[in-house]
Amino acid sequence: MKIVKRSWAEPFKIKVIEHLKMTSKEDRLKAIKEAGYNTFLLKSQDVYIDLLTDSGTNAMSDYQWAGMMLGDEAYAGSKNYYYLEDNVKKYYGFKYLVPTHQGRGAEHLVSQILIKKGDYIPGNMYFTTTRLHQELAGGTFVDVICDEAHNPDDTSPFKGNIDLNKLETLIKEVGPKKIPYVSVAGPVNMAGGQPISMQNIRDVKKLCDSYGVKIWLDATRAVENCYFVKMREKGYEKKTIAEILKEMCSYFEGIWVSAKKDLLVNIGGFMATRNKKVFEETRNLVVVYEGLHTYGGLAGRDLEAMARGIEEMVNFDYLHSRIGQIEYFGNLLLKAKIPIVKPIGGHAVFLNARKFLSHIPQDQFPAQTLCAELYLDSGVRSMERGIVSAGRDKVTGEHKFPKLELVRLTFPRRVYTQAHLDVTFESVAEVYNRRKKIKGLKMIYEPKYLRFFQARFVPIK
Ligand code: PM9
Repeated sequence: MKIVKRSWAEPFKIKVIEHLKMTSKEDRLKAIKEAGYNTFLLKSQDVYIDLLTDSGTNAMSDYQWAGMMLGDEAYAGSKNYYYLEDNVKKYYGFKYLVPTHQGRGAEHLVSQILIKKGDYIPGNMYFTTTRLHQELAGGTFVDVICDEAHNPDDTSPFKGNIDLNKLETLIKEVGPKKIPYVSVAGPVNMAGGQPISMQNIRDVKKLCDSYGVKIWLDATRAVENCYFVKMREKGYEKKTIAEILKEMCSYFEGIWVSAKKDLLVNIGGFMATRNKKVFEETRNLVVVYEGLHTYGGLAGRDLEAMARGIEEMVNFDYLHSRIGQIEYFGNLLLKAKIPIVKPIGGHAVFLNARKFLSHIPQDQFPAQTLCAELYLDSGVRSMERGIVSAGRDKVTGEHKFPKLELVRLTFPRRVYTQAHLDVTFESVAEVYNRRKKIKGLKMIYEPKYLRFFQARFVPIK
């Protein structure tokens, strides 16, 4: 047999396994009813394949676990902090580091320090916790992402790009003094894990420099963005992920990071900057909310696992297998003509619930409904990324009606096998085949903040 194309496989093997519980349809019906048809409220014991999130759900390596035993649990000045500081400097290129318990801890501190009441924060599509912290600090988030990002069928390679016209129009309209920083994410989670190009980052930096506006990066999944830059952007084919990461960060005054993603750990976050004044203010504020500036709410062992995770996350073969796994799954769906966001993203495949359940109006929560149906079918857990996640308009109090009404099937790093993906695909296909019979949901409980986490629903009869 002539082999035309050689396959990739994971550059690791399995040493420890965790048993999964298999459930019956009756078990799942009981569980989802008790969870108010919200997959966030399911007990993980009732889930078979958990694709809710890639956040903190990663499998650590033996190298990271070994590092956990070297945790220096001193209150102040733990050696693990200094190792992390070295690696943040070496790989991200920032001199100053403040650890936090997770990403939103860093978002909180950065927002409180940089934003004043009445400010505007332009960004390439909102992220739920990021926007909430920017708004709690008195700012208003303004979406300046390119139009392509709002169209699930557009196949542009860098749908995370900022529209420079939209950005400049805002700067002229409100004045640069009202813009503390541009909030750049790479890749863009809510757009389907779509990357931003290096060229666009350079253009944004140049434009912002001309107005004296700073740019900050949500570097939560930065290495996944770097992978796409290497694979899709001219001039980067031969660069290593570490080189691309260093260049990407070099354009920003600072970053905030949820270490629960790229860094291959279960908990952690940080902010890092080259601005000494911002660093000093953050180092002071962190002691109010998180803990001393050398641990930021984390144990020494967590800092060690993060430092070691940084060394592993820049490995090309690892990233190739991670993103290759998502591509494999997305291609199964594309072949079956099931509507998903294109191109296939970096951390997840997003089902286009607006098309999938086209008979359900958006205020009957098609994406939320689809998450519940998938769980009912097979015990696969996914996450709503549509009208429930978008929340309410802070002026009118009405639902925001986002163009994207999506279900995210998110892949924890180094956790599931190709067979798990096949089983998941079959479940999505099964629900797709009977989609016309599915009815929407009614929201019966809505919490004030980040409602998608705890809202409750009942099926519409
Ligand atoms: N992301 C996710 O599942 C976990 C929470 S769901 C709202 O995608 C970005 C780009 C994220 C992110 C979390 C955070 C916050 C910041 N930026 O969850 O607080 O994707 O560590 O990070 C989630 P923490």
